[in-house]
Amino acid sequence: MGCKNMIFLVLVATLITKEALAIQHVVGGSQGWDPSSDFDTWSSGQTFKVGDQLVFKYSSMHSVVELGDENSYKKCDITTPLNSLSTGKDVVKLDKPGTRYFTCGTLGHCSQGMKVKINIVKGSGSSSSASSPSSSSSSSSSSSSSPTSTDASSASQCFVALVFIVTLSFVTMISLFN
Ligand SMILES: [Cu+2]
Repeated sequence: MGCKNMIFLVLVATLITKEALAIQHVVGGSQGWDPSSDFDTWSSGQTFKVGDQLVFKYSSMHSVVELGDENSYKKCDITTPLNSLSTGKDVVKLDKPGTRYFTCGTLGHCSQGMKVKINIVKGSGSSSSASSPSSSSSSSSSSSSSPTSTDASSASQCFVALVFIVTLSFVTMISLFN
């Protein structure tokens, strides 16, 4: 029982760690979502991975409009936006690989350079193979052996499972930093 609790705790800790490592990119850096920011320079210095988030911080004279394609982005055509945001502190989750285009909805701001193109790459740590070794039925082996040896073998099984899970979470953490 103590073994199962321990494994559960380690798994929960791994999930929390992974969630905490999802990076938030504040668009434009310290200047934020503002015409004075150089968004091309900012975005070229970032790596956007699946699971990361964009944060748009701006004053009430701006907004965030997501565009559907490169052509609209180049022409600053905001007539058919995918999405519009205006809270002043918008969080956009990057849920899949690909390119996304954002600009400001205020007239003239796009052509003044208030737009950004985000290339999202596949995070290497997104292998969602939940292979939990739930082989608790293996303890019902041949009862010919003495009770003490059965305890010892289940204890070593517990240890092996723990080592396996710790290694797995370690590998996951390392792959998140790649
Ligand atoms: Cu604007």
